[in-house]
Amino acid sequence: RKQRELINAIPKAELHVHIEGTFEPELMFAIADRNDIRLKYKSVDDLHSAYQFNNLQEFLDLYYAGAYVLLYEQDFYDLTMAYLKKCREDKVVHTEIFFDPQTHTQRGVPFENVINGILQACIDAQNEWGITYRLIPNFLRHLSEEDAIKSFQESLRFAELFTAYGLDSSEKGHPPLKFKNVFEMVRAEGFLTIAHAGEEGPAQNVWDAIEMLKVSRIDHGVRSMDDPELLKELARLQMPLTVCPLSNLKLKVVDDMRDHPLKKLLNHNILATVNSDDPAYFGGYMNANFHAVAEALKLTNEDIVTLVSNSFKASFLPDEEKKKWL
Ligand code: ES4
Ligand code: ZN
Repeated sequence: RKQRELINAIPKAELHVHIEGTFEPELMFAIADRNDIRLKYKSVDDLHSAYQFNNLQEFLDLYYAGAYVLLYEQDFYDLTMAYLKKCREDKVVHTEIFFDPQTHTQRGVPFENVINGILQACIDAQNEWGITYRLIPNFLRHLSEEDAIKSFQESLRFAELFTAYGLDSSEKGHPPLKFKNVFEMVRAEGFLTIAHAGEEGPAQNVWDAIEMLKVSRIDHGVRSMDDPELLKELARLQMPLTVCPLSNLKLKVVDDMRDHPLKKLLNHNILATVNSDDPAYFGGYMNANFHAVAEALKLTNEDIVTLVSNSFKASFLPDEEKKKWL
């Protein structure tokens, strides 16, 4: 149909993707094999059949187990290049890639293996296909603030590569307040900040991310629907929400895609965008997310164009580069 073609063809930006969440089972087995690491799954199909989650934590347990096989710069290069090929197929012309340094440094993988592999793939994709990128280290909220501070200080050797820092992992029990000090340090060094908030946690976490962490974007934020005052404030601030429809369905943040709040967020004049989050685990990359939500919510072509314009407006591209796509 016409709308499928519009979605597939329109140039778009992705603002919420965890590179460790783009790790497809086939590549995971190949890298495990060459690194002499044994996975606890017999085959690609066996691993794939484990991708059934009742909540965020059940997913995170598998996601961290999968990341365990990534050791060398080449591993991070291959992982990132596989994702960038999907970007080319899906007409993603700009991507802001999250990664979790602590997941790797904690197990003795040098920070430079991680960053050099990811960066070289991004440079190659920019040269070959013109895809632009930003790199955004995230702090793991299940670890201490002290650990986040150490990770931040270690990352500063590569400061010129980063635009912003984020906050991800288990939201329940780890509110924004826990990371107030490290976010202050991050902002004092001149970086922007973003945070996962209002995914599984309450709308109050969205307020706190804005007011205590001074974020420029909220990752997910769908639970803002519980608080009419917050919806008004998000619209007033034009605070972007990086929404991830297939993620929300797979992690049972919504029970049915027809209940997804994306259309309501747009109706409230909120700057919502569509993103893939952890596409290897959640059943699809950018265009699959657009198709799923467009069909379930009967989005109009105008809605699609709005979502795509929002993706550039909410990006960390400079204004002159945004204008090329708006
Ligand atoms: C994540 Cl879906 C999601 N939520 C929070 N943290 C994450 N890390 C990777 N995917
Ligand atoms: Zn996420």
